[in-house]
Amino acid sequence: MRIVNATLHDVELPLVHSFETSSHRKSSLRHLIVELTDESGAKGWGEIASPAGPYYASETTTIAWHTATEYLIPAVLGAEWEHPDEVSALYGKVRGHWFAKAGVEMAAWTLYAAHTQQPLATALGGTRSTVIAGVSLGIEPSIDELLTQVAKHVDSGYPRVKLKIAPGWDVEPVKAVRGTYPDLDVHVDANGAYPGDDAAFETFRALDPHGLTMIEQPFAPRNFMDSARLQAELNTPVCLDESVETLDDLRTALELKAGGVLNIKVSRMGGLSAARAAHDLTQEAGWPVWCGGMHEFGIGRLANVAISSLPGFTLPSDVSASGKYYAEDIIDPAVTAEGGVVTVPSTAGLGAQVRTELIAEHAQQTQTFSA
Ligand code: OSB
Ligand code: MG
Repeated sequence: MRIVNATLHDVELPLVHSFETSSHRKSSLRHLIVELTDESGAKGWGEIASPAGPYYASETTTIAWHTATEYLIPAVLGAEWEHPDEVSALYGKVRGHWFAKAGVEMAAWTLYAAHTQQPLATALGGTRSTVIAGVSLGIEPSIDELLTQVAKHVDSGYPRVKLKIAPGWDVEPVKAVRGTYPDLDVHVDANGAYPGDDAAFETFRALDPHGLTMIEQPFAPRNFMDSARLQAELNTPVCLDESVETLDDLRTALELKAGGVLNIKVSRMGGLSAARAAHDLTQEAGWPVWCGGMHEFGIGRLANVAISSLPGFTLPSDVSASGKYYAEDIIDPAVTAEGGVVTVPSTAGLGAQVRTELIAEHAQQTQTFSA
């Protein structure tokens, strides 16, 4: 296959409910949409879901624009390839920049799926026709407002709720949610906000008896040592997110027993091929996995749904309905989650129409390249 045209769209969409994590609060998101066209006219779509600021990872939207326009798109434009597993090698000399790489590679995967007339999930080796969605809830101004958010999502059928925590907002919100929902699948995500000190260990010991499904990324990215120390002490599984950007990071985590669960994010790992390889490695090691999200617009969301259809994704994924975040999504139909169940599209390619008029309406800048 040969990509003859590429367009990068910088798109900002308002959030229906502002979202706060341990680092900051946001009310709209800017993601970069990658559009690739091959010689036959088939199209592929990808999404660079990097946050605007360098808080989750060092990449920002502006940096991703630079990386994609200067390095990644020029590397894939005009190159010959047979399968999307080969695409990352085209820009193999570029270090890091996983979000930008993921968006370009995702577009190559959806192009390949469209060109070969198969659903993206099938092309990836997916085996499920539906995936279970969980929701991720941000830090709220009060416990009451958090309980309102939990009630809203539990009532609409989501079987799992993840709560963002940070020092000062941890044991109390967990106790409140657990008190109201004794049997709910609840987990917490610290986004690396705790130092590996005695006070943090004390906090996690206090969380341990509350039956959480996991404690996600308690310590800074790649603090595998404290994570392993914590996992050895707790009954609750430790889940890694920010710590695992590469398969080498994953091998280190598995070897050190720095957790027991992996959050696989297509964006954080640089694309679908790497995400699938991480799935295979964790399967061998016996760690369950789930697919994490970055508040994706519909394109990245459908890629998450597709990867979640692989057999090792046995825990609910962050693939909630488009409507949790966006009043209008850039795909048609938007992703829905009836009773927390998302149907894996069975049509060829991405699995939905891309609403190019909505992209154009919300685009801050657009750049086109030809081979
Ligand atoms: O740590 O999982 C995270 C969003 C932005 C940055 C980091 C994270 C998240 C989420 C989003 O939790 C979950 C979703 O997309 O539904
Ligand atoms: Mg996380």
